[in-house]
Amino acid sequence: MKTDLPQSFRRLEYLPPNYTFGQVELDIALDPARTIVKSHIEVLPGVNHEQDMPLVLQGHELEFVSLRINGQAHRQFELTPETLTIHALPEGGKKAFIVEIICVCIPEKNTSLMGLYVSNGNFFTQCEAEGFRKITYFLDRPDVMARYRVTLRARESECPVLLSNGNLIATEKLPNGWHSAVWEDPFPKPSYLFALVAGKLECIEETITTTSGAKKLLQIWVEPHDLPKTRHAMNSLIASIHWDEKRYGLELDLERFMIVAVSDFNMGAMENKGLNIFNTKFVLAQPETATDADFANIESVVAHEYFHNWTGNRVTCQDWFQLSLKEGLTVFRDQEFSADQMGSESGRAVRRIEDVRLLRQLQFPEDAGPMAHPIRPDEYQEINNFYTVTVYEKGAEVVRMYQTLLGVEGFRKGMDLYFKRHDGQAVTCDDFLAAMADANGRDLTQFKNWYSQAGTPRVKVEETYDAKRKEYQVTLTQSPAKPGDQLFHIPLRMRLLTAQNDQAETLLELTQERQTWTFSGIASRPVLSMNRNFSAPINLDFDQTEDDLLTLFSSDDDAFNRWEAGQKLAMQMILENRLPDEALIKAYRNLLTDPDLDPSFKELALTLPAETYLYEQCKSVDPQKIYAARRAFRHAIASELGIEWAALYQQMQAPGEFSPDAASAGKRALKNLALSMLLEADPAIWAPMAVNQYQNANNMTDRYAALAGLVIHGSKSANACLEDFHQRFADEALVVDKWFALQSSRPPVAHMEPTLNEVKRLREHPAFKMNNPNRVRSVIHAFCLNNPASFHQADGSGYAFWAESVLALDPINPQVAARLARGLDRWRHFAQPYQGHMLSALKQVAACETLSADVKEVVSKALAS
Ligand code: B3K
Ligand code: ZN
Repeated sequence: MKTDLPQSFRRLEYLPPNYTFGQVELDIALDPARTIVKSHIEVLPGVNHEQDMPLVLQGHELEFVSLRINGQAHRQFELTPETLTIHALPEGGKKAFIVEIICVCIPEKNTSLMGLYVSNGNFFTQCEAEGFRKITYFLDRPDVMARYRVTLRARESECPVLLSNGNLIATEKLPNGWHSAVWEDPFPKPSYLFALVAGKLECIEETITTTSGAKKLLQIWVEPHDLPKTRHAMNSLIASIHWDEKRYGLELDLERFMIVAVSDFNMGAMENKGLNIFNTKFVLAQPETATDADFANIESVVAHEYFHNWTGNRVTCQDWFQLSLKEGLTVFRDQEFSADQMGSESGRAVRRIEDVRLLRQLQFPEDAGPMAHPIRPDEYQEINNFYTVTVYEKGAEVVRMYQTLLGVEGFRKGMDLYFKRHDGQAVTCDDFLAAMADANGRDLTQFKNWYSQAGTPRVKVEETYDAKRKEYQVTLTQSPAKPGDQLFHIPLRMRLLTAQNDQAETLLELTQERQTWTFSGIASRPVLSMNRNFSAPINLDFDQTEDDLLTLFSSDDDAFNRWEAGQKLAMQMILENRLPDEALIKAYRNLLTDPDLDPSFKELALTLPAETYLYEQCKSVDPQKIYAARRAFRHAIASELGIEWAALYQQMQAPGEFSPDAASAGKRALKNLALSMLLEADPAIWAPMAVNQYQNANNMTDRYAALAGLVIHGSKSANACLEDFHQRFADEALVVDKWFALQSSRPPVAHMEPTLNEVKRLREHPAFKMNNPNRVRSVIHAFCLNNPASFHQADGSGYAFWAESVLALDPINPQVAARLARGLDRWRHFAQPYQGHMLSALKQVAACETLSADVKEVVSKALAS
């Protein structure tokens, strides 16, 4: 039996490096079966250096060949599976010396997709967080920033294109059909930002001029057949570059900026310096193959990775505990960019609602479960498990709160000071906070608690109105998630809605446990609109009457809170197993027929809270009861508003050429919600209209929505359309993913067999590949993580499938397996018999003796909860 306890890394145990690197030269001869990596590294004593300290380099799954120091073969070293420790350094290591190492790795055997690997015959790398050590022995930590010069060699017939970070310095033909390219990155960077790409790729390119007048070359590299699908990504890149100049005065600092698309990738994309590598899903789009959501996601991921060039690359993280320093900030930046791209205030609000919906559906549950951690975690076993919605999305909310407290201009001052102080450095979240505080002369000491405490704080709202004195009082009481935690500094935007419309929006800063604010001269009882635009990532405990909520839902001028009131009304009724009452139906009707409201807002307002968010409101979750109550509620909205839905379906048609702009996308979204509602009310009557839309659509949004409507509502026409869809798009990998995902996400339908049977058949489909993360996510993750009503079956069959899948995936790709393993995090939160079956499934996985550190951390924390 294996007895080794998992190793934990702790934030407070951080030590600066003993040695650091100056110039790094790499010479890489690419061969799928045996890639030879030669490194030539200038080593310098680090701040923590002491005489005769050994140099400990990380290396993983490498074949060691040789070591030289200052040109001489060196034999005083030790190798372990994870390290190369070099002793007897020249002059005890107190002056610069050169280390040269030769080692070998095997890209074609690399299924983890970390380090150097092969996808469709081409070479790619992924180094964040700790993948560089799979390419060569190195100080693989973000606080060691070095200058790189990289020579790539390969057979020209197999790899005509050779790319790495920075600028292309030279190319050369070599004997035996080989060739080489030399790349130099002028900016010091940590190893996690290293990248190389080699293979048969082609690019589209553009030259742009930045504010300072410099010319820049932009390229998007893809497999040749995908070239026609790159325009939208290029437009997004250009828009991002201009936005960062305008909003933050940040310019592109390299002569050339490249994006490369790869179909085997563990996540969305990676911000390697000057050579971003992307999952094809976030690059390739054409109206026929990509939905409006795909277009929007591409825009935001392209922006996100580009923005990292400053927030992440020029200023990077001291250690991985500081991950939110770059991720929270960069998510905030991409959210603001995407909101600005909408081109209107109401468009901005729509984006905000979508961002908050995601936060509450995914991050709130994480923050209440066994993997809960502060945005700056204190401990981890496997860093890859901490690229979480907490670090990213809650991290972005924390950054947004600075902006709320300091104003847009104050925030900008803080950003300017942050870059002035830290350009070229590896720093901490405290440094960011200090820049914000110092630039604005503000004491943000209490604000620090957002970085160190997990869980979603609750804020209780009590209000009184004294008609005689015309005085209104609101009292707020905060309770951090864990008893004993420190109090937070919480910015809450609020406004009193009065008949006279005479009260302006104000910002309350809740810093004590309980605070009261008094408003005088209030002529009649106002309705309180609190936490407007979701100014703080909290749960509000506020027993607002249904009448007040209806007032907010029909007339709050803060679009977020207007939407929120509707969600709250629906949520309360669903949880009480009620159907929408007459007043709510009337409010829905008014909203749907209001000519002044954006279609995209209407679509969001009529979309019910997700099941997983409803789970969060329950003490003990009965997933089938929640599903049934939510579905019945939906059915009632569908039938009671039948006339409106039918009318909207006609009104929202946008014949003519497809355009992915926000206004057209909003119309399509509302039209397709209308279609789905009509099918919900009566699939038999409306199926022909859906089939017609499916067949005649000139874009993927409409075609997919029609197909999804037919599948989800169990229409008899679904199978024929599914078959047609598969044949039409058999050569389009990303569309085939949609075809798989749709079938795996079908909720239970009365007359049909369980979705799990279908999922098991899909897993045997010739197009299913266990080593392609996108395909696995579209079948297995789609079912286990995105289809709660089908997954949570009282017989435990979903959980057994989960366990079997985690165990099958783990040896292939631990990161993809660990993400799936998170699916049973909240097992304790469920009622019986679900809980018992979940526990058995978790135990079954935990019993495997060869689990990766990734999966082991997730299941052991779940079991310990
Ligand atoms: N920084 C990368 C994520 C790397 C994940 C490593 N497991 C993408 C991003 O956040 O932009
Ligand atoms: Zn990022």
